[in-house]
Amino acid sequence: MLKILGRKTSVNVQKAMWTVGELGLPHERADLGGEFGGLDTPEYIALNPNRLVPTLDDGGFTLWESNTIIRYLSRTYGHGTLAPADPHAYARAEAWMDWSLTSLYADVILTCFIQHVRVTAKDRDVAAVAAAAKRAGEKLGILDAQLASRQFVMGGQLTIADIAVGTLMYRYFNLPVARPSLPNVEAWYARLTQRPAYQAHVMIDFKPMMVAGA
Ligand SMILES: N[C@@H](CCC(=O)N[C@@H](CS)C(=O)NCC(=O)O)C(=O)O
Repeated sequence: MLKILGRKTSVNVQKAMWTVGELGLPHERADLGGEFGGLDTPEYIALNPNRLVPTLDDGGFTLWESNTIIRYLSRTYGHGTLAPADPHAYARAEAWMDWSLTSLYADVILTCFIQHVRVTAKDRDVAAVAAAAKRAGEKLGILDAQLASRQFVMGGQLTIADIAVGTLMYRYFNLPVARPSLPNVEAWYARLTQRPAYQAHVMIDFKPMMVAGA
């Protein structure tokens, strides 16, 4: 049975779980990381020397890095659906995946999210949050243009490109940060929120994760 190791509140675990959910794969998930700990044991370090979640175990084949996990799952179990069959389309989906890491992740997750959830209001670096939200909004303008003529990032159906970028969007749209008008991104996000697998694995309220005074 396919296993995902990692707490369901981790955005990177959510990416893997959303993929598993879209593919309808039988699976188990084990709570590790965060308040559950378990990342510093020799057994876990042997699977994931980064001591981070998620880790995938597919019948003894183990893998770390969430984008790599969703690439593997989609190519193995979702060829022609989550993984575009055309090599050019697949490469372009990968570009959006890498773009999500290089252009959005640091600003949306490491700054906007962490500053609102892990830092008290008193200690929050408001200027850093504002700058990060501004950069993220500008970058999302690129996605807004891509989505002007498409239902999903690559076209008419959901792919790993939507999963890599879309997982970050629940936090982006639910944090109290300034956002520019992004009509196509907003419509796409609204479509994602209608998907049962997105609801189950990504739309997880993060208020319980907030430190006292956040
Ligand atoms: N690049 C890695 C990042 C993984 C990562 O930063 N995971 C965080 C949770 S989102 C983590 O394991 N934090 C420690 C913890 O949860 O205890 C990936 O995409 O898988």
